[in-house]
Amino acid sequence: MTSTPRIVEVRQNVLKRNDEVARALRSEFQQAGVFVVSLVSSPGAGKTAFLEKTLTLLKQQFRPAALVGDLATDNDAARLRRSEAPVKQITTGTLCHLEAAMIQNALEGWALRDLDFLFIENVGNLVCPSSYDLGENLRLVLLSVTEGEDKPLKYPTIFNSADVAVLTKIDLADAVEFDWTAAQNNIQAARPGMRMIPVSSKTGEGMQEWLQFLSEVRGAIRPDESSFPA
Ligand SMILES: Nc1nc2c(ncn2[C@@H]2O[C@H](COP(=O)(O)OP(=O)(O)OP(=O)(O)O)[C@@H](O)[C@H]2O)c(=O)[nH]1
Ligand SMILES: [Mg+2]
Repeated sequence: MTSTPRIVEVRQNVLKRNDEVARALRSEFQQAGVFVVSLVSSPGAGKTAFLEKTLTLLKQQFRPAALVGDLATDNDAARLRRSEAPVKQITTGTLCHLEAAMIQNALEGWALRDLDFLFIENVGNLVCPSSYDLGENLRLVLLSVTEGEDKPLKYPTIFNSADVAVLTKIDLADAVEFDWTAAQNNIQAARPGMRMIPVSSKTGEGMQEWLQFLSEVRGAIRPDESSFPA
């Protein structure tokens, strides 16, 4: 008989099982030489727009693919397929995050060795996805200029569990009087030293800095290919 409340026990088991699958995935990705990037953010922060642009640019020189999680529709997959990269939708039903086992299932039938990059767009949510390792090499948290500079303080775990903060929709920054200093301070309060990359998927501003960064971090794993098309 344990004194741990039942609900806590179930949650711990779910997370433990997820970590095991994520560990297996990470080792598969490494063996296949595919670099995996996941994206988390609030709904509508611009994940799909940013990913479509990224896939389109990468496609000129690399073999990228994407998995995209959504509660109910496959709209995002349809948008991402415009890049002509392989894309699969994962429909989660009532679940507000992706789990490692869903990634494993979705990858069935794909030859990982034929890919250089795999992107995983998580369900739009600033709470649930933070606890679930998906076996990724790099986790991006997107913060759009339109959602308020205080989000890193209100949802610190999602910022703390990510590697890089991508500031999106910067073409709208002036219109919403975005406070760059406050945003920067709040991100650094949630995750000291966190790298921030400002982008606009609409104008393309910041995309080269993002691709350059991606090249550098991937180069640390596969030093053979490290330049991106302009
Ligand atoms: N002005 C501007 N609008 C953008 C930009 N990026 C995305 N949007 C718009 O913001 C809205 C939401 O963008 P999505 O890419 O669907 O956001 P998302 O994070 O994928 O949304 P969910 O998957 O529903 O969580 C759309 O109307 C986009 O056109 C940008 O850089 N600038
Ligand atoms: Mg989306």
